[in-house]
Amino acid sequence: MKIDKIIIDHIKMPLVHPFETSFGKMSEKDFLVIQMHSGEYVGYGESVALPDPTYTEETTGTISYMLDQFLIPLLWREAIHHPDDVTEIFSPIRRNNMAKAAVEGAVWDLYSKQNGLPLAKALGGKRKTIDVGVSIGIEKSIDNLIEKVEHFLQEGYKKIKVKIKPGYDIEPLQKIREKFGYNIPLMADANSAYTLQDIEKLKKLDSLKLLMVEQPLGFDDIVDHAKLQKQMTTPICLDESINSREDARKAIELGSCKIINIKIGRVGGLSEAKKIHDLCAQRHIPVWCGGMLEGGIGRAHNIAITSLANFTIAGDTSASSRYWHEDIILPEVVLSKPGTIQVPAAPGIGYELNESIIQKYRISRKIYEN
Ligand code: OSB
Ligand code: MG
Repeated sequence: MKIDKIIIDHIKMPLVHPFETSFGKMSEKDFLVIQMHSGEYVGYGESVALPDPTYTEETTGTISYMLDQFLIPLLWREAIHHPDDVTEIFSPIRRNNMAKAAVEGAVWDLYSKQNGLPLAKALGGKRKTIDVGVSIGIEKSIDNLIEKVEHFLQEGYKKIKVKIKPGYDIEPLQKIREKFGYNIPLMADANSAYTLQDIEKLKKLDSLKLLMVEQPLGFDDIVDHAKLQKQMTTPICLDESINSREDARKAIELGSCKIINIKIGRVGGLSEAKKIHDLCAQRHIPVWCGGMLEGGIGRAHNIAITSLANFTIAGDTSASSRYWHEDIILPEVVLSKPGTIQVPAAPGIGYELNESIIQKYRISRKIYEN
């Protein structure tokens, strides 16, 4: 693959509703849209970091810097025959996984288009449709939360994830159970808001029969999570702690989790995401695809990876309208049936860029030529 040109647009879009987690509140998202040109083909990538280094250490700004100073120059220097080569080419650079993934995702899209394959198929995915869930932020009141849960259940979402933090945990979840019963697929995400000192509180979650509790303890911890898992029946799912296949292997061997949330950006790209998927399949650990409030390109990559066989739990990839007034792709991501998204059958990500939306929300553009 000979890459001729890379165009990077920095865009900023308002969210339909503010999104609050234990680490902060967002009402807009800025991110990079990558267009990678090779002859007549264009591959698309998107940076998924948040504007602030609160979920991981990366931000849109650090990604822009890493691409400009290190990753794009490395890409020009080395030959790429397959997208997996990109992981290898970037391996001298420590971490900066979301920066790497933004470029690698564009290479995967380009490669799929050049070979006339849907990205899902190029990755080895077999599903034609995927089941999806929704992530609900910390709400102003429990009544607001209940209203949102009701709305998303009506849309057919197959997993309801509720953000929790100390002081907003057992009670909101209990109220959801009282109102909607124990049959709705409910889980909680703490985004590292607790420590082992909260163990008695965390053990109380067991009575709520949650599908899982996501990342209750330290963002980089696997030891304390293993201690906690031994004392809880609710499965622990790791998000922040898993940044590579090696992290996943160690967490599984220690017993730190029973489920893994795979985010393409957090693990450095689709190739690594696939490796984690394969490892988890061998070890009987179910996986699901997490979200980063992505624009349409990131959403499309999530849909493609979720088509792999061991993505057996509904992920966080909701429809475009969940976060955006208008998305950057055409068509937008929609639910084809309640709680279900169709995996595109066209080559590559299977969505086109909506140039007018990119222009409308663009802050700046950079062009790199090989
Ligand atoms: O922890 O999964 C998380 C959003 C931003 C950063 C971290 C997380 C999230 C979400 C939202 O939960 C998932 C989504 O709907 O995109
Ligand atoms: Mg999470």
